[in-house]
Amino acid sequence: MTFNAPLSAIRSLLVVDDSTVQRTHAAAICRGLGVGVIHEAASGAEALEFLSLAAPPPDLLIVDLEMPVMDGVEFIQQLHRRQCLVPLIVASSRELTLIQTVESMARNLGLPILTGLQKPLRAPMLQAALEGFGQPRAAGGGSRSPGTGPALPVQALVDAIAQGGIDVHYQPKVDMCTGIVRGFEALARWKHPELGFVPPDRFVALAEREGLIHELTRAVMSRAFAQATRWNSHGLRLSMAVNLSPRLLEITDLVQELSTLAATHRLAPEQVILEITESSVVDSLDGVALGALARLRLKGFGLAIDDYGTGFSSMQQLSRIPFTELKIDRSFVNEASRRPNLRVILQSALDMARQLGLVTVAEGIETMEDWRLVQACGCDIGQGYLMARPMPAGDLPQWLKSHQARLQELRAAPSRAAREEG
Ligand code: G
Ligand code: MN
Repeated sequence: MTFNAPLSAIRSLLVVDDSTVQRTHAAAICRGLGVGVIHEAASGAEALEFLSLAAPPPDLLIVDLEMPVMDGVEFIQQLHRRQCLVPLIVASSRELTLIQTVESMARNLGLPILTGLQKPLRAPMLQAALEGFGQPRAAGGGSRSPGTGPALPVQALVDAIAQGGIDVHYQPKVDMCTGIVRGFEALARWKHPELGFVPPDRFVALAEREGLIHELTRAVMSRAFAQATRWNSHGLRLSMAVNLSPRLLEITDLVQELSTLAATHRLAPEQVILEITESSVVDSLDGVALGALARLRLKGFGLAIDDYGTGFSSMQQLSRIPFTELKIDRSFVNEASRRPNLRVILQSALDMARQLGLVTVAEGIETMEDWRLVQACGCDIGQGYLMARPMPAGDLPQWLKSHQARLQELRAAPSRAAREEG
């Protein structure tokens, strides 16, 4: 079965809960939603026995956490040991952080866990849990580790860079008070005629390994700068953000090169934001790199900490570098509405950034719920699929037009917008 399916597509499920009242309640909801056969087990042991005999296995398990003898955690570990890969929902009346810890554990064990739910269960919660299961979420909320796959031929990348085969797509960054576009992030895209679409983390990693990152970045930057100049000529003064590999900070004439490139395109360095990932700040900022960052800032370039929250930088490290912007990683933003703890981290990162005088950007805003939450936390700028996916330059005029129609919906409550504007 697929998990996009409504609950009624589930033929049979098993509710594992020691409380008769709770089991009956869960079963009644599922029956109401059209599930055909509902089995019940009053303990982990009973459930494991049922699963070892059931053919075919049920389509779904709903598992309580607090049970005498074998608790829900141990039950899930048993499922893993037996490689029982029946889709799973954890339901408990205990605190959300505890439920979510178990959820992460199950996911890390490779079990197909849909979600963790806090009791009392209700029909819409269950329905949403199943509908939301388009693709299983990666452990830890994001998957940006250099993906594995067939080895990429280096020569193909060399050719793509040389022959203009690396495209640049643009994703808008919008003002969180008004929804108005403030700038774009330029993102490299590579579609190889035979290999198809190669994910950026793969070819960027290859470029870094093979000493091609300078060429690659130069290709992306000159396109992005040319694009920003084109917008300027239409009266749109928008910032242009480009990702900068920390390796490049070691190049002696990087500062000169970027300044010259900006000047060639008649672009003020103030319009350009260079994004450096938080993890690289921690790993590799020696004196040379720090010097390069300081000089880029002296020239007027904006400097952003990218993917903040995924590295382990200390406030001391961050305060030593002349950053102008903090981009909070999407793993915090996506999950914040579901996880109160993440919301606390999000809020304190925003507060810290504000006190350091940094512009704050939330990455990965995917839903209106994300947008409202981040807005309420007082973030300056938002970026994410809710507004737009990264798109080719040619799609921008159309997108800008359709975005205009959404400004009303995105706008903050009048009091805040007025305060910010006044
Ligand atoms: O590391 P950095 O923040 O530069 O990564 C940007 C990447 O994140 C891009 O490849 C882009 O496609 C992706 N991205 C942008 N917005 C969203 C979003 O709302 N959700 C998700 N899952 N990915 C996004
Ligand atoms: Mn980035």
